[in-house]
Amino acid sequence: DPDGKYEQGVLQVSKEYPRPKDGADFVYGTAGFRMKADKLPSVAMTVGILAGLRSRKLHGQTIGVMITASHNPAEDNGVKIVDPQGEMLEQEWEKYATYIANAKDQQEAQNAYMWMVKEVRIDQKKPANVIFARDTRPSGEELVRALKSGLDATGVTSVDYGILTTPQLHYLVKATNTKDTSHPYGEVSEEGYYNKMASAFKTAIEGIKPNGSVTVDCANGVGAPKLKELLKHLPSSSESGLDIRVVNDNVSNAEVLNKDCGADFVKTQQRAPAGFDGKPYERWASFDGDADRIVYYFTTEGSIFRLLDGDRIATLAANFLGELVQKSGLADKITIAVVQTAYANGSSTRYIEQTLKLRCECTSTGVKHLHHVAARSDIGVYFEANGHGTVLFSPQTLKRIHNHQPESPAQLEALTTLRALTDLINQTVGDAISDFLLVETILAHKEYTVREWLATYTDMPNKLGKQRVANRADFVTVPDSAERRLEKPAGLQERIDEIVAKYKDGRCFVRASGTEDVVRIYGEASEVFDCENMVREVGGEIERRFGP
Ligand code: G16
Repeated sequence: DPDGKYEQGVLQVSKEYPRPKDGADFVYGTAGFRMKADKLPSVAMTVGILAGLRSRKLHGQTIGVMITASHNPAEDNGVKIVDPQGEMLEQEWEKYATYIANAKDQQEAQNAYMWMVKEVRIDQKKPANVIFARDTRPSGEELVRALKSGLDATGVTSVDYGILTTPQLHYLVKATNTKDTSHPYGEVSEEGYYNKMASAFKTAIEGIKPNGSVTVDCANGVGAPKLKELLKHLPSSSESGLDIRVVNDNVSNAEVLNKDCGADFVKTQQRAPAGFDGKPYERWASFDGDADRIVYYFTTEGSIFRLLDGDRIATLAANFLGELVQKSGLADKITIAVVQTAYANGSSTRYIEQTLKLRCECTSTGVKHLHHVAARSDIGVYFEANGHGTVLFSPQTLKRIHNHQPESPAQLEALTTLRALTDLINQTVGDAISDFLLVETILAHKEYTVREWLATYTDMPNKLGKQRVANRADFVTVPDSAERRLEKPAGLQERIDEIVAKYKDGRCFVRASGTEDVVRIYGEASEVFDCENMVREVGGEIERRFGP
């Protein structure tokens, strides 16, 4: 920036988008910045500046910015940064994002910018490229303007992709950066995304018959129009045998977004969404507000609700991939591991280790943690219990799968499906649309209805509660405990241990949410009644001592 043009730009644009005076500090958390939308314009503007710096640092590779608050209510919004291979922003940079977002006035913003240029050693003559998109929240429009002004002020070339699901933006970032390489990820367009998904799905189900019908609740969010768009690229129900119905698709009325529906509602309330009209054993799925999570469920006779959550998808996928690897003749060359968080049901972990005999690791909440660990395996299946997850194939594994010479027609058949899955699975991030097609493929191959799927193991009764507190930052987990134990407030963990010890096979942990102003309380025990009591007791203790 020889003429100090960008520094001047930062000064100007920070005047235009001043940081709210009353605001608490902004923190780049589990899923970027997230809060009430009206507090966010200055943050979105600084994210534009930061994304440009990140791109310059990486020699002009394209960086993504997504404007969404995913599962949160319609009045919230958020903004997060996507790194060049479609992964979450490198952790080291989260603190820079936080730093620049908290500049108190235009002078501080300019100083923060200049400090960063020096600190991270950025050559301002390098090109900068950013692509961005938003979900269906009305506040997204204004936040896009704010973001764009941060980009423009610092000479960043940008492309606005309009309204997309979060995983579609991740796809586009990776597709853009791999376009001219030996391994392009896919065509650089929304259309390219559907083409890749649809053609992989067709190959994956070739010669087999999917099972009946499935209904998808799209949380009245962006997943609805995008899933409908995808359907246009899939074989019709009469051709494929799979009838896909889309419900909760009202994106014109912002108030209904995630309201009594969607993956987060279904998972945390353990009940069917608004508009549910499923007959016993009919297969249903729910996306969340930006379509990066999916859970399945059904009811039995007598309307008993049965959930098939992220743990179920992880075990189903790990099991099926294991079978394909074996049938392809690759068993001695490729190993599979599963990555979960502390929210994973204890039964799922036991099933993975004892029945599937696979390695299972536990990390902190947040896709960035799981993704990182999963990337160390040949095939890493990672899912949060809330339905956020995907499967990663290491570059070497992809090469093996691609180059393997099958020795029989049966091996060829398995290998063809396995190859199709490497394209069907969005390997950049958890993707409800891609995961949906993956599950449908597996159920069809295994000739599973929801009954057989559920029967693979029995969940421990569990409950996910939340409690408002005066200051959730007071709740700090023990490092390396994957959030299973609290270090602060002093003495609370001991009290939780006392409560848990009263219940058979009880397990309970407490952690501060990174996306809502609450602490979360997860518990499981042998008996439903015990589990409810235990979580209630822990919640009561927290409310009494640390309540607002
Ligand atoms: C985000 C994160 C997920 C996380 C969830 C809840 O999901 O991407 O990894 O599990 O928030 O996080 P917390 O318990 O910290 O509030 P989403 O779908 O809202 O982006």
